[in-house]
Amino acid sequence: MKLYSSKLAPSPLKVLIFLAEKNIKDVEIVNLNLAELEHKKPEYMSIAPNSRVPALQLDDESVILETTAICRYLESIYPEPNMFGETPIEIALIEMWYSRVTYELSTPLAHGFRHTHPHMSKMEDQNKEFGLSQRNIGLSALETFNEIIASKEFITCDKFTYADIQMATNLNFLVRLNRLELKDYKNLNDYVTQIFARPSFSV
Ligand SMILES: N[C@@H](CCC(=O)N[C@@H](CS)C(=O)NCC(=O)O)C(=O)O
Repeated sequence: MKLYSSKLAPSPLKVLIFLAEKNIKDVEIVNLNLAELEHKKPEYMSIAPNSRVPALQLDDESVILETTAICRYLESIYPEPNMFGETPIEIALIEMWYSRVTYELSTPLAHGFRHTHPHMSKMEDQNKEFGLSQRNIGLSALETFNEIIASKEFITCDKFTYADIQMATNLNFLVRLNRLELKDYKNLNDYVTQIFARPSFSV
């Protein structure tokens, strides 16, 4: 298997963490330089027509795009340690927290960044009013999740799961990109710090 990745890009980082947590060794990592638009070249676009990383190419040449789809595939063939839940309630809770983190917290912060940050003006058809209102929703979500995570080590199921990979990695880059300080949200800061201390996060 080959994983098309890129250094410092948050989406492939989630797959690299997932591989490290499961100690999966039979994946060749191919790094693309996004700044040099290697992901827009025809060679790569014949593998990943959406010109995004990550992409997982299997030995039979079939390709899986999308971070979560790739991790779900890897979970099926390397079930241990389990990251998407074993019992019906665990599976539901991990999916629920993954979705809440994605749609309630990460999405408004991502829009807040993409639509207001000067660096994004060439890559995004910016709508500043939309961006500012999304940023405000993101700020309120940060307060909510700061309460939710108080005195919890993991976001759900009392164990490290895929929902923690989503939450910790997204907070780590989206808070900064919105020109905010994670340390202003003490519980989130403690949570992200202890999740990032896991050896798998030093990939
Ligand atoms: N929904 C996709 C998002 C992938 C994505 O946006 N990857 C970024 C890097 S983190 C990328 O390839 N960006 C290149 C571009 O937008 O041109 C996933 O979860 O895999």
